Amino acid sequence: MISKLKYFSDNGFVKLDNLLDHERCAELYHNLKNNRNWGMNLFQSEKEFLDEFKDKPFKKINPGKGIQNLIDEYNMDFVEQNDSVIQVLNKVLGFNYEIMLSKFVVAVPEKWMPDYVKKRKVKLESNFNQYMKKEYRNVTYFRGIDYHMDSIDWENQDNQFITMYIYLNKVDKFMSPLNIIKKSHIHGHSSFPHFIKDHPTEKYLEYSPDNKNFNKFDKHMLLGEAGSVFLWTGNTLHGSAPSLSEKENFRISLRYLIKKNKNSEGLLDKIVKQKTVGSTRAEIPGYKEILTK
Ligand SMILES: O=C(O)CCC(=O)C(=O)O
Ligand SMILES: [Fe+2]
Repeated sequence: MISKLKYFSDNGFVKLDNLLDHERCAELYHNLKNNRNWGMNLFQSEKEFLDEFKDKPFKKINPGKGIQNLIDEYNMDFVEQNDSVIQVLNKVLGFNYEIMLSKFVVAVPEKWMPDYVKKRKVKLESNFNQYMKKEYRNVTYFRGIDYHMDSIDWENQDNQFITMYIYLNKVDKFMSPLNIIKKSHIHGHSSFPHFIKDHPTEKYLEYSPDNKNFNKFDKHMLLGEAGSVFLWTGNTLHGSAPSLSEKENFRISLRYLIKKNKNSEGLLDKIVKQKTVGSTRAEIPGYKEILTK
């Protein structure tokens, strides 16, 4: 365990294989798969979408804590009360940590997508929930997401938190795995869109917190069996590519955001020194021209 914690300190993320009962995770996955008829019928029509969002921003379309959240229908003690999980979280965050949010995340296969969504979705930037029928917005749907830090949703709020991401089924490279940028937390929080020069065919990209000094950072794909647990800091860059899986077993994952109690001490104090998230989004004129793809 000590070596895993050292890895987390050095790299801003870690994979923990043997914390959870893999069978319980697989069971939950099968249960979730039977929760609804996963597929194209989850989407609303283009007309419904346009009518709903004509003069309204995309707000409150995702699960919140205790709000339109499928996780509230499940007993998650096998994760949250698991001794090994608690032990790790006590080391990383100290005592009295707080679960800010927990939810299920679904990676949408291409074959589910109505044509109008395919046409609109030229960018990977955000989730899909605005296209889903209201009653299905109790999980978050993704089909790839740009590199971001999870601090993006917490403008001017506590920065000392982690994401705990759990795969509920086996995830291979065709199932929209998360892609983590190793050590990218070292400069702390920076606003979105990030100054990244990606080299899609290489194992690294270049990142600068301020568009001045670019350094190389390694990409690391998160693959794993059902029950794999991943931790990363709120300032660790990560993204995912669209799901390329034709397999029926699309990815459903479990995502927790967990923050440190201000009065506790944990490993995170040494890794994430910046206490408060600053501004999260910036308008950068000419951004597209600056960065090469
Ligand atoms: O699951 C994904 O595709 C992206 C998830 C992600 O970045 C997040 O939930 O913070
Ligand atoms: Fe994220």
